[in-house]
Amino acid sequence: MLKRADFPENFLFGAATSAYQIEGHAFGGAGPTHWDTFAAKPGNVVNNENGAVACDHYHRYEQDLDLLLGFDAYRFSTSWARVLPEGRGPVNQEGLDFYDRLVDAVLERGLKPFLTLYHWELPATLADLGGWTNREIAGWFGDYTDIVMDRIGDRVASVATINEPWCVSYLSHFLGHHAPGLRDIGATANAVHNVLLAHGVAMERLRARGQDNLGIVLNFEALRPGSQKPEDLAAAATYDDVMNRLFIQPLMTGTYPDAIMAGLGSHLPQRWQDDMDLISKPMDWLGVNYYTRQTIVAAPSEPWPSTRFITTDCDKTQMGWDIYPEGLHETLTWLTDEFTGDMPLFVTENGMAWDDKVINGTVNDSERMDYISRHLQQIHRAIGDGCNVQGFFYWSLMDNYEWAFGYDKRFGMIHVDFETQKRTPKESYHLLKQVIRRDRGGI
Ligand code: GCO
Repeated sequence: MLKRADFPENFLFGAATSAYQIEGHAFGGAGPTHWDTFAAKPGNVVNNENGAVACDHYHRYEQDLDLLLGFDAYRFSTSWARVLPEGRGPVNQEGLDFYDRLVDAVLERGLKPFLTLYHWELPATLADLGGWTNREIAGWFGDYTDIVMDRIGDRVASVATINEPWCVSYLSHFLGHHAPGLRDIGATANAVHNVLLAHGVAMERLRARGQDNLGIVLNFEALRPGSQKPEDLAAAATYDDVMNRLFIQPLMTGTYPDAIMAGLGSHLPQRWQDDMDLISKPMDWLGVNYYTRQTIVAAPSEPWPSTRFITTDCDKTQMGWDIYPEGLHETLTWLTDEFTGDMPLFVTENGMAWDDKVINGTVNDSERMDYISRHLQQIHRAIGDGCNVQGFFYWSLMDNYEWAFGYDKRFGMIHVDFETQKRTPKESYHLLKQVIRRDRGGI
């Protein structure tokens, strides 16, 4: 197993969470989010679960952060609905007070605070105004950015505007799997463009404030064609545009991929081209979320993008996702070669869900230990191949609200008993602590 000494001198080892998934949104004056609305509709979320209590991190954040002693950084998000319960207008000072305390607690433990401004905590009132399909959201997001940065901007080490724009737009407005649960190509095109515009506006506000270390977090999947038939090769190329290039290409070049123009082009807002200069302003770093690989075949009878996944005999996680560590190397080297060059990359999420059980006070998650070890190997390999990867954040610090899957899927390196809120470090946690030790590290 690799150890800290095998990675560059200032390489950061951390863990990641997000506000709605862990805090307990019923506490502290937070307003409702579109996830509360979505979860209340039968069939959207397992057991109609929501983030009202979650991991009660709002009250337990100090004990939770103690578990990160020895790590280098903590990736968290601030909830838009906690700070601005109506999305605009009146500020919930209790919410800002919480994030003020949280950032200080992170710093007190020698951790670098990596802030994500939006990890899907859209205020329900803004969702009622069209949410990401309403172009005005870019200005609303810019105002929220200024309010948060006024309070904690002086102490955060890095700022990501948005987590996974692909999930915010395509997964949520085209596939309908996440809030607001739409299946509408026009809404999708507008959400795609407006989330990029919101990023651009927020970056402008952040630059104006003199804030540095600014980036965004994108999710990527490795992929392969289901066969060498021309139609499957073409389907894989289409899916690569839809999944992997949809956001990195406009952010880095100001253009949309060909398959996106073919499928969404006629639905994009009028004069969308006028926004691309703002959208593609330089960033300081890119967050890369990687979990799995898909195998793609053509689906000619289905509407655009006319692709579908086929299942493989690959080892899978509790989510049913292929375990394919080499895909992380493929993703990092592709991004470096085609888009980012020597721009710093952070693996801002990588982890696996497993049906973890506490037995005699221990969680023996050998599958997760193997997953972490193999993905760290691929990061190490990518660095050796010239990728400027500067950190790894395990997803997630603790078991939490896995969106439409509710609390069934356990990604954490810390087990959470959601009845008692008892935290139990899993064996993978102890392993990672061993890897990152500064004295000798590794095993
Ligand atoms: C994401 C989100 C996380 C998820 C994790 C597992 O990447 O989808 O950032 O909130 O919980 O990825 O699906």
